[in-house]
Amino acid sequence: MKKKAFITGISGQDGSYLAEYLLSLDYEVYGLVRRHSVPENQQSRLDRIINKITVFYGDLNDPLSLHNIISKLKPDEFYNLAAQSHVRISYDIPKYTILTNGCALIDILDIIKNSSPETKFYQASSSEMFGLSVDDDNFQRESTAFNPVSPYGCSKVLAFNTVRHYRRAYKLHAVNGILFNHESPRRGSNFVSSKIIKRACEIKLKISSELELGNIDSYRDWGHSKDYVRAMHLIINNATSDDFVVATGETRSVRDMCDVCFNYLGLNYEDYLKINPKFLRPEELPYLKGDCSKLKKNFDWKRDYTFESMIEEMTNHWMDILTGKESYR
Ligand code: G4F
Repeated sequence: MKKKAFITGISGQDGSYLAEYLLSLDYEVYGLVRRHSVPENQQSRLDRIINKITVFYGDLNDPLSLHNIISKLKPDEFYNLAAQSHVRISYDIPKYTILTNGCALIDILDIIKNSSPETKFYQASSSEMFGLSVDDDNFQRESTAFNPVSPYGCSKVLAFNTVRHYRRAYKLHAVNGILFNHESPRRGSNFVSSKIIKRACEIKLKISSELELGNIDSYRDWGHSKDYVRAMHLIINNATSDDFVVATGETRSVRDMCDVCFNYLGLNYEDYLKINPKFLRPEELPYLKGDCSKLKKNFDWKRDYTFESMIEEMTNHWMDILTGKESYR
């Protein structure tokens, strides 16, 4: 019999890649989508697979909708990828962020405990939880203390600890993947990677003349979403419930990202960049570099993309979109 996987956030960057990956492994794939006034916007990342998956309307803040689905479906694997995922916006809507990303976990795990306790549960935890904490060797890893700097980071710490509590108290198979930043052509254009790359392409095509950013001297460990969804599947299927960092082990600044992208297009970012304080955050997370040796020790996982090849793929994608060529990656 085919395994059943249920994905909240299936219409997002990670959810859509994970759905494709699980279909390739012969899973039955189900997902949760929120009602949106323009459904085309919401499901565009699922266009290619929409006839092979089943989507339900629901919301993490509406436990009744989740209870109705989970008690009937009883999935083998539940991936909780839905979230208010934008860190800067979390300062504007802190309570909503904490309710959706943090408090909702209590309802979800309780529904699984009471109506489908054999379901394996994966939580999309985040390197944003580390905040200002860095180990002496300049890495963050599973043992690094959490010291979040945003409502988003606080919400993810709440969810992370709730998962650990439910697995100890009620013996659920519940795991955390602590993912560092990950991008792709499907990344929303208000995250810095897509924002830089889309604008660089517009400048190349003479549609725009400048790029406005906030803090360009913050460092992130940037991987590719497609590589990271393979890790999610390994982590949830580990024999024991455990938590794993997923990262590249390399760190680059926002400035480096501008440099690589503009160079690829034969441009110099310094000719177009303006700093706009509007994009600064009340408290910034200055530095992330993940150590994923535990993941590599336990599983045969390695990434296919480098920082450069990911930026090239994203740049080619945005060039295709802006010049009217079909592009679906
Ligand atoms: O692309 P970002 O908005 O991603 P951020 O805040 O690191 O969060 C992402 O990674 C987390 C994992 O650590 C995820 F949990 C989270 O859901 C999300 O996927 O910003 C990256 C960096 C920041 O330092 C930000 O201050 O870019 C800097 N930045 C500079 N100018 C900007 C801008 N970020 C955005 N979004 N827009 C700017 O204009």
